[in-house]
Amino acid sequence: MRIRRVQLHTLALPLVTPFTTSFSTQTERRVLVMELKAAIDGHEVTGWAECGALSEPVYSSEYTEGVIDVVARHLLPRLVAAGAVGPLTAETVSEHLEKVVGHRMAKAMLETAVLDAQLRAAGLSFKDYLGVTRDRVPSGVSVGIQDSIPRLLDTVAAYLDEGYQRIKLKIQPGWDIEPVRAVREAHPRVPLQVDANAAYTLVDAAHLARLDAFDLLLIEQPLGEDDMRQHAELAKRMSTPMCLDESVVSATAAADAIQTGAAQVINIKPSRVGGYLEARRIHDIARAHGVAVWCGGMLETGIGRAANAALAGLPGFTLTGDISASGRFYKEDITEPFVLVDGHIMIPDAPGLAAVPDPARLEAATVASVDLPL
Ligand code: SMG
Ligand code: MG
Repeated sequence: MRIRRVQLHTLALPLVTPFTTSFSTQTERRVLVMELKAAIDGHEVTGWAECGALSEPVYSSEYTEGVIDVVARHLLPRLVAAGAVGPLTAETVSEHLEKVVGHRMAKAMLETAVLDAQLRAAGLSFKDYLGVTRDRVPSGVSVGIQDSIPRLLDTVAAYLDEGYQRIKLKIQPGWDIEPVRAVREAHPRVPLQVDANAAYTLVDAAHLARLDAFDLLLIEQPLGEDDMRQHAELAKRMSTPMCLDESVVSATAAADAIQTGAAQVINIKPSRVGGYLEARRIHDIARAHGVAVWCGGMLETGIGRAANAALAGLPGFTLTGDISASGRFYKEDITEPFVLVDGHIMIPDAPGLAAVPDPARLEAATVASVDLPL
């Protein structure tokens, strides 16, 4: 593969309703989309990818403007230099970028764009590349922190009416026991879980253990990203299964989390771990240890949603993921929208990671574009 042209588009997509977590309220998604043109065996192909990074470094240390900078100055030049001296494939991208510390979401975007181009040139769907045999995945929804419990109950009821198979409630100190109790009382049998986005410390262990009364599937990332040992300690003090999100930044971290008892369940987000290939490695490690995984979300447009749906078709994804319909966040997606079909999202089977943006919708959503020097 020869890389011919790389553009980074910054999109501003308004959210249908504000999304509040313990770290911020999002009213629009500023998302970075990569358009990579390459020549592969005489074919000119375009690879697409989106970046999981938010516009501010509040979920992880990465953020949109920082991603643009590191891709332009450090990642793309290394990839272009490697491609000039040897074969460039998606499977070699992470090795070429290995000397750059961190910046996993930026690396993930680049690897994904290369993989998309490679699969399109080969006429292979991501689903077939992964060896996925299912054609749909159950769809769960992540419910932000609301102004009041009645409003939360209305929101949850509306999602259940749409067919969502599992509810995840965002929690934070002051918005935890009572909202969870209210939802559980209203829906005694609905699969329910909570996500704190690192809002607590181990000092809160006794308080968090009160959530054990509500038959939750799991509690996601109650403590800080670096608090692996504290999560293992908290896991001993609660019966609700411990799930890690932010802390699992790589397959190595996943193995540590499993080995130390910090995680009984893992949320796999390809962007957070450096790409879909590392995400598959984490799936494989977890499956070998009998640890369930599920696919998380970063408010993806159809570009990332398509790839996430295929990944979540792997057999170790035994829990329902945060792969909701496009309409959960966006009035208009930039690709053909993903819709709920009987509470499921269909896995695309077109060549590539599928879901190419509609040119007019992409242009309408774009607030800035840069052509990166090669
Ligand atoms: O894409 O459905 C989605 C969002 C799911 O809650 C979600 N993501 O910590 O898991 C998480 C959050 C991170 C993004 S919050 C802006
Ligand atoms: Mg999370």
